[in-house]
Formats: sequence, C-alpha cells, structure tokens
Amino acid sequence: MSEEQQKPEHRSRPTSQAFRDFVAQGWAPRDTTPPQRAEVAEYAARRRAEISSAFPGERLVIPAGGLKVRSNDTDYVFRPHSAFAHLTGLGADREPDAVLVLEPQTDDDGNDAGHEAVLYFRPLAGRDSEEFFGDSRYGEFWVGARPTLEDVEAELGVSARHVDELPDSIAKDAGATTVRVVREADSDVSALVDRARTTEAQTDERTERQREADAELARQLSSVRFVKDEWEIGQMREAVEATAHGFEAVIADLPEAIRRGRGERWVEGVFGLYARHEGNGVGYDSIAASGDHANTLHWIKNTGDIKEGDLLLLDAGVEVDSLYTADITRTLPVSGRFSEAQRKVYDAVYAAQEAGIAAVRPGAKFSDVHAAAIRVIAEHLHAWGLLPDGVGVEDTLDQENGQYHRRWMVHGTSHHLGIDVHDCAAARREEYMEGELKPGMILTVEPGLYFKSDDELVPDELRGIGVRIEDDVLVTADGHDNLSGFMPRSADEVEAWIARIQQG
Ligand SMILES: [Mn+2]
Repeated sequence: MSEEQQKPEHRSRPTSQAFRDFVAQGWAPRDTTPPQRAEVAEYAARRRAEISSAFPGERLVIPAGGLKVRSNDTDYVFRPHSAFAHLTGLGADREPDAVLVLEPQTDDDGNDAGHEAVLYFRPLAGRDSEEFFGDSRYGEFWVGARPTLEDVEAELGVSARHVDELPDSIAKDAGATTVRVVREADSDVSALVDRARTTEAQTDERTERQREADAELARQLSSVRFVKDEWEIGQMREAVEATAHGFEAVIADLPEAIRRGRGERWVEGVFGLYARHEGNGVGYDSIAASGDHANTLHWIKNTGDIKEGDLLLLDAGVEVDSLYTADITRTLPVSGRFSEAQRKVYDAVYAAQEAGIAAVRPGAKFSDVHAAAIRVIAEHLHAWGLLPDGVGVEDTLDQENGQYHRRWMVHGTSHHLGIDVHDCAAARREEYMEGELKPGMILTVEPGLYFKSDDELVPDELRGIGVRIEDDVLVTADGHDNLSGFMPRSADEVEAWIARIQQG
C-alpha cells in the first residue's frame, strides 16, 4: 500500500454534516457508459494463461505497488510494477495500490481449471464520501475521477473487486492453498501474504521454502517476458519512433544548447519534452554526456556545457503509455563533423556494432552478440597498440586470463528490452546470458569505447573521447530487424543527418 505522507496540522477540511450534505449534491449524473475493451486485453489474457499453467492450483499475488513519498506530502509519479503491467495491460500511472490475484479454479469434478484473474483496487468513491472532496491522494476533487469496478471489468476483461476485500481473499484457506507473491512490489501485501500462510508450526525452513517459492514466481514472470507478442512489438516500434523524434529535436537545438551553457541539461530537457509529449515520459534518466562526460557510463547529472568540437553522447529512450521503452544511443559531433580522432574511434565502435547486430538471429546465444562485438573492439585496441605488450587479440579475449580490453569498454553489449529498460532481469542466468535467441525477443546492441581524459595509456588525441552506438534489435524468424536502424548510424550518415536537420 502507499507510503504514509506527512499530515500538516495547519491544514484542515470542512467536517460539518451540513457541508458534507452540500458538497455531495448538485452534480450532473455521471456518464456510466463502460469503456471499450482495451486492445491489449486479449494479449494480457494469454500472458496470464502462461503463468497460470506454470503454477496450477496456486494463488498468485501480483501487486502494482503503492504511491511513494518523494518528500513531505508530495509523491513520485506512480509507476506500476512491471509484472503487474504485463499481466493486466495497465500502464502509465495505473493503478496505485491495486493487486492482481490469480485465483486457482477447479471444475465440477474437482480438476484443475486454470485461474480466475481478479483485480483488487480502489474504485471511484461516491460523492457522498469524505474521499470525494477530502482525500488529496485518491479523491476526485484532487486527482480526478478514477475508474469504477465495472469500468475496469469492461476495459480489461478481468473481475474487479474493492481492495478492502483483498486481505480476506488472500487469507482464504491459505493453509491448504499455496500462495505466492511478487515480494518487491508492495511490502504491505507481502506482509499480508506472510501472515496468511504462516502456520502455528511455522519453522525457519518453511519460511525459507516460501521465500524460494516467491522467487520462483518472480523468475517465471521475468522469463515469460523474453519473447514479445505482436502487440508488444507494436508498442516498441512506437517507442522507437517517438525516441527518433526526440533525437531529431535535440539535433535541431544543438546550436542553442552550445550557446546557452549547461547544454547537457538543455538536451535532457528537449528530449524530455518529446518523451512526455509523445509518450509517458523517459524510460530511464537520459544520459546527455558531452566531451569527457561520455566516459562516465551513467552520466545523468547532465550539468556540463556542450562545446564546439565536442562529441555529445545521448543515451535516451521514450517510454510509451503502456510502459514499453526504447533505449537508443547516438554519439553526435556537435559542430556537425567528426574530427579525425573522433571518427577513428567512432568507426571502430560502428564496426563492432555491425558485427554484434549481424550475430542476432534465432538459435544464436544471447552471449554470441557480445562476443562478436567485443572481438572487433579488441582487434582495434590491439591494432592501435593499446593492449599490454605481448597481449594479442585471442589473449585478451580469454575469459580467465585476459579481458584487458574491458578497461575501455567495461559494460556488456546487450540487454533485453521491454517494459523495463533492463527487461527480464529476474530470469536465471542460464536463460538470459546462456539463453538462445528466439523470434520476438528484443535486445539492445550497444558497444562503446571510452577513453578518459586522464587515461595515460592512450595517446593524447584519443583522451576525452567516448563513443557508444546503441540500437534496439528484434529477433525475427530468419534473422533480425533493427527497429531503430532507420536512425543514421555510420559516421557519414550521422554527419549528413545533422546537416539535413540543421539546414532545415
Ligand atoms: Mn542500453
């Protein structure tokens, strides 16, 4: 449930019965037309069916999570837990404190008959309630009208109940029914589940087994997200499209970013405007890293100037309302042209990315993509004489005794992408790193090279140059489809892109 806010004593609401009677009347009747069934509903039903068949006869509790206090009496914008969003189809800021319960069903003969999906949430309160005018977190006067139970049933095709019924529903024959919960989503709901399934004969070992059962649910919820359905792929295309618009707007405004000072923030703001306008927002904090800042991998302070002649590394993604996010990086010469040294680094990273993308095909291993890209990185570093004396390409690629090249590219080349920017994170290593690529998976391919300004092992001309190129690649039946491949990638294409946009 939502975190407690501070309640200031100096504010009060009218409490007299006369006021409550007055505020409750004189409103036009509500429109009770139920909303249309959401397009995502049938897909969400299939995802639930997959989870249902993995846990027959068990009660599965998947909370959305609650509002989190940012400070005092203000909350962060609500964002539902990704597993909840995936299984309900709800996105954007819906629905704080909601809990999806998959309730096991049996047929007339007592055989397992899948699960009923029940969404517990706080429905729209009547105008005669205190909540209507007095509750700044849920009340209609404060946050607008929320859906009714009937609205949610019509929209999502699940059963809907008041969240006040949740504790009884969770506790119902919890001794006989195995109950699993997504633990990290909502600590109060986890506590509720723990209380319900704790018996008088509870032992540490039993608690341990229950925690392991919860962890297994989290793993399954992560791994069913590896392969995206057709609707999800559509959402990802929209996220990529909106992200491209944001990048183009940034390029158009680069002269302004240079002129104003603190240009990294200007870039962050321009991208954020597009993210918020075309989507739900940014899928993760934008990295707007100019010059040497590009060598700080998660540079999200974005406090720096952007200076003529610098490279700007922009790693940013629009998250659409369904919460699917793009994750794209382009490294842009802010004055429109790469210097010779910048181009040398850029071309190496580009070659590595080409190799990585070429390795994306069904049947390949996830780790093959990194292996293909990192080999090209190692070859370039070797050719430039940067690896230690006597260390060849094969030596540095040796997992146990090499890896010298990682000094200049410490991160992995790929991660899965979807509702979370680092999607499917709870899946087992065997399924993730060692897993086989399958049609419908979407992963990033994002090699880079990072030469810090104080790196004395690289020649002067390379110091302070950081380059990453990142695209979002869909595995198809016979290879791959680079969803963001329409955005210029090679050095020449990037220069032409900047010229085209800035010369209008
Ligand atoms: Mn990424």
